[in-house]
Amino acid sequence: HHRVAILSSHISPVMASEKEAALAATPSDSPTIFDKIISKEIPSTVVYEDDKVLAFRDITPQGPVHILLIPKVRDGLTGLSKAEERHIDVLGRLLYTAKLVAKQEGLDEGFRIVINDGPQGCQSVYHLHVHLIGGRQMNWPPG
Ligand code: TR5
Repeated sequence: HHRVAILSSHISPVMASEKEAALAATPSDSPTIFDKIISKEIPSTVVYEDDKVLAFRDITPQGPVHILLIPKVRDGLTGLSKAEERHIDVLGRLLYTAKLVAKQEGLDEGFRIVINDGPQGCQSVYHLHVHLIGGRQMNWPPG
């Protein structure tokens, strides 16, 4: 998340990490905003859809291209740390679809895949999602 870099110029690292923690959400099994995006109750810009996976543009893009790929059925997969053997197929499908969408978006020079998990990973929505970010030079290490 970019806010650390912005904030760290004028506040202490401790304050920045508290701010980051505040951006994350408490882990939960409750329905999320993504259910309403899947049902189209809340509009999103869908870039790919099949029976298992939905891919749509992130509302707060961290690059010229920022797409979220999610399983249409959460089935307990609030985050990667909750993955079970029954999720192996959909996990593979999410990554393979990310590759297809990267190609569709013209990200021929490369891209970044991110899965945030839990409070320390700065996860804010508890429905597993893969971030596909591209269209600019990425940096390492990430924030
Ligand atoms: O922080 P994590 O990894 O959990 O990622 C959650 C992502 O969901 C963030 O990058 C948010 O910008 C994104 N997000 C949150 C909402 C939203 C969205 N992307 C598209 N459309 C959205 N709607 C309509 N509502 C959100 N609350």
